[in-house]
Amino acid sequence: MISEQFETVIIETDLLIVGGGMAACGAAFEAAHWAKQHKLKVCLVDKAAMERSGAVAMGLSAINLYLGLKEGKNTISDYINYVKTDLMGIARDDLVANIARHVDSTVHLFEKWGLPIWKDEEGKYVNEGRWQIMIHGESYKSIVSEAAKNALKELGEDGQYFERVFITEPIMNGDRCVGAAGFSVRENKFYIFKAKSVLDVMGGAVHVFRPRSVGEGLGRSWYPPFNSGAGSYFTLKAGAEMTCQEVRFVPVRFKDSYGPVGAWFLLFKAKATNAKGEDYMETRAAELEKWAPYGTAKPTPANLRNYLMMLEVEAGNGPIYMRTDEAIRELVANIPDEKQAKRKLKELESEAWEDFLDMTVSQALNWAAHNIMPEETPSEIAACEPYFISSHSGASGAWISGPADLSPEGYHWGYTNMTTIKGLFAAGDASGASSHKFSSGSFTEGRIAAKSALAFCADNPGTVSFTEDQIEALKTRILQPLQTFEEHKNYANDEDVNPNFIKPKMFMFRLQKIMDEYAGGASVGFKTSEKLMEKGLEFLQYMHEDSDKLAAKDLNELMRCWENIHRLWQADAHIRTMLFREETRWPGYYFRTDFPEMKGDWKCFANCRWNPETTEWEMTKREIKELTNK
Ligand code: SFD
Ligand code: AMP
Repeated sequence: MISEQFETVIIETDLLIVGGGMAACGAAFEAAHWAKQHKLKVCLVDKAAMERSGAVAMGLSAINLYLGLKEGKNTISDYINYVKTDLMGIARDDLVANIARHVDSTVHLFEKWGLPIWKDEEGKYVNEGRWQIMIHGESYKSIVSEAAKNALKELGEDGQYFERVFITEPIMNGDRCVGAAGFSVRENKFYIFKAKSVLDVMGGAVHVFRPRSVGEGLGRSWYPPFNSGAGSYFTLKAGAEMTCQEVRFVPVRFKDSYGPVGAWFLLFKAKATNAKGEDYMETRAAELEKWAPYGTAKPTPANLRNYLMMLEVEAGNGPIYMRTDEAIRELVANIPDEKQAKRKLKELESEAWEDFLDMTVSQALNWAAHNIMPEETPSEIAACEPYFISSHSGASGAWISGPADLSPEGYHWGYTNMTTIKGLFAAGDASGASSHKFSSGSFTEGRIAAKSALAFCADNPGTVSFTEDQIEALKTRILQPLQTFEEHKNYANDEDVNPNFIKPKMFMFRLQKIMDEYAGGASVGFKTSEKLMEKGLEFLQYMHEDSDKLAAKDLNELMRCWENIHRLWQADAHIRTMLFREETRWPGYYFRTDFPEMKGDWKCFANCRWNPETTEWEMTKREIKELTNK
């Protein structure tokens, strides 16, 4: 038996942080402070190396959430309005407010730790847009993770972190989450983490849908392909209620290399046009009225900006261009002095390149490879494949408890950021309905959640236990793909074609094809309907059955097998919730051809839960409520 070749390592802790990204780093940093006071243990587990793991791996060129509360720049209620409007009325005010009131202090910490933030002549942060500030952020994740690791190290034996350990499953004791199981992706070690509380910060999900980049370009995506749905799988599998599983995010990005557009729209004030040079945000403005009050608000919600662009593409008016050349020309046009104008031009050119070199290096390579000089040549932009991420302009994640002082009735059940499962907390991309938290807000939410999860540990000091049988069953099941491969590998001489098993890559392709064609992917113009989704769900059921036959030839493929099981569960929750919501609320993200309009009675959350006892899915509507203390 393969499992006999794996050592079982059992780690006991009080707080277990699963994930090593922005929210996890915030959690570790904050937890270290409170753990010291209460003499509690903290342990963090990341599938990768924290220095460059998660969405900020490559770095970023802006911090997209900074309110400037002390400077009097914005108020918390301004931010709530912005977020809620951008999400077409669907957001948890209490969660958004809780992050917003603490986020500025997080940004100040980043600066203290050495993150270079752009400053103007008066020493003030340079804003990209109203909420976004510019950074020289190539080393953003290294800086933040170093602070998190140092904080854990200060706890001595009570602070631990594991890298390159992939978490597959939550471990339950009745209705309480008491740990997690996983394996090393480098050595034959099977891990069991026992904990009094568990914080799920394993990010969002990429490659659930067939990506635009296929073949030679496979692996290129806007969000990191290594965020593969563990965040939502973990809470779903524990039986937690989930929210906004239908609210995918379809970002518009520079075509093929996925360079973000924010700096161009907000900092450089560029326009996007169709091939004829028409600004579709102006020529198609009338369409926005159909989606009032959100469509007529400013700024136009992200999904509607997408939608107007998609209408252009459908009308055959592509390619769509970001007019980088015109924007740069405009920015130097009013400088009368020729020398100064030249200097400014050079400055803008270098800012344009740095934007991508800081966070999406391949976009800079793409420009170089295609002889594109942004000051001379416009660049194509396009709507990407859908992503599951609640920290940007999507909203999917766990339904969590809000803070006692702000949350209306029904939104608060004890510990802030706890899911509906006892002892299981979520933050960042793993918690839902609090969009636009971005890197700084995710770190902040991690801090909030860790503090609360440690309070749970202090209030529940009894040791948690589970049986040897439970551990052995998990070990056998988690390592099964290695066993399956070993048993059947000699049947055929091509590993990818074997009637006894399916390799993870093929499994992923199959999932992506189903999602693309039946659940409104890029190749069908993001459109779907009841009949299509029912068919898609039928196919997903076969995939669940086939997942027992996944096979892995090594540890890396074992990780790939589990990543794709995680993606499959995310896919399932997504289709079911789109099907449940009988309206179109986010055209530009997805469009239901059978219910093409937004409806008043659907101004609510669409929540779902996989019930571990019955193995059935339960769908619920939840009311949108405002803050108790404004
Ligand atoms: O330009 C397991 N983001 C931006 N945020 C900003 O503030 N400014 C920007 O400029 C942003 N832009 C941007 C952004 C992201 C990307 C990829 C690009 C551009 C190209 C968004 C933020 O990055 C994002 O909001 C936060 O990072 C979210 O934080 P968090 O913690 O929820 O997710 P994470 O950082 O990706 O971390 C996930 C961690 O989980 C680990 N993990 N560990 C163990 N077992 C498993 N099974 C696991 N599965 C995953 C990961 O390794 C990682 O450590 S712009 O587009 O707007
Ligand atoms: P992006 O690069 O698209 O991820 O955007 C970065 C930030 O800028 C996010 O906060 C977006 O919501 C915001 N943003 C991007 N484009 C626009 C736009 N055209 N109008 C208003 N906000 C935008």
